[in-house]
Amino acid sequence: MEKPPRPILFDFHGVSMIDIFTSNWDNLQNFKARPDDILIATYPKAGTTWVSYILDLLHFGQTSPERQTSKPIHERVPFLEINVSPFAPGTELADTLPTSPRLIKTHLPVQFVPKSFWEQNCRMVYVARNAKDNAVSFYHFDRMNMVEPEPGNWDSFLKRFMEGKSDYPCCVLVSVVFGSWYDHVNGWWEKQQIHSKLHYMFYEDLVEDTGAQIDRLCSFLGLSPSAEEKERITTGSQFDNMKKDKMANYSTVTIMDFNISPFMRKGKVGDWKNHFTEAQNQHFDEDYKTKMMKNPTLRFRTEL
Ligand code: PPS
Repeated sequence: MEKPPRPILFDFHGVSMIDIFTSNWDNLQNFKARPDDILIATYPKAGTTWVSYILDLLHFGQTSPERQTSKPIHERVPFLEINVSPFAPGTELADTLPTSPRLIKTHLPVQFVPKSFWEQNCRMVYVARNAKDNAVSFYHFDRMNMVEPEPGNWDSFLKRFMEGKSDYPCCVLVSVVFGSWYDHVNGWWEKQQIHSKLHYMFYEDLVEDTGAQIDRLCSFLGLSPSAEEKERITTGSQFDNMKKDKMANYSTVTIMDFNISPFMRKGKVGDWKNHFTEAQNQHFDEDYKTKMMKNPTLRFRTEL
């Protein structure tokens, strides 16, 4: 059977987007957040699913354990801006979530977050991942996810990730979906300095010491799980366990082709070394310095 065509990127208020993330824009911008909503925000492939899984267990692991075995993570934590026919848009799924608090996922750059989240002073957790591993993960994701743009080869994908330009002559001024990684991580970082209910965390710290990061999340969220409960969540959310869990590994999602690449791929810090050539790495590092100059306190680790 012939595969449907991949979507085309376009410029949307200065950010590269595809139709499934902009076609429900008015409903998205008018979304009514509640004061106890928790927004989990990331650039794509930075650890959204991992943190969603942890927060879901922290909030509901004890009170409704059946959730974890019967509902896929994308239903427990809806993706706010997504709108893929014939499925209900993310805004509708979030509106009808029966839980309190509601856990809601977004990849929106900070300037696109619906204003009610700020008005309601909602808690937000932002997860950032180093650019090199983030780019590699994104490349493999675009290979296997049929509703993402065709990534091309690794070299052309990396160029678009870095430069914000396309190799395709028909569409200049585009990069990858949700635009520049550099703008995304910086924009949320700057917001964190003025919004006290925004917890900014790093994928690398989570890999290094999941328990310590869960402790920090708990103090941000005002939760105090027992030592046994915390241990259960720390162990349950390790990569190998989540990879086996059908309700967390996206194996129920038909738009993804696991024969090309699994969703839970490697879960490592430093996998970029298996992808970057020396020349790509040197060019990337030089370019990185200029793009990341404005927030010298925002530092990423590319190895542990
Ligand atoms: S998405 O599609 O944007 O929501 O993807 P996201 O969940 O943000 O990122 C997917 C990457 O996170 C890795 N992952 C984990 N790593 C370590 N431990 C755990 N538990 C874990 N869960 C998810 C996942 O494997 C993807 O990274 P890569 O490098 O591709 O393996």
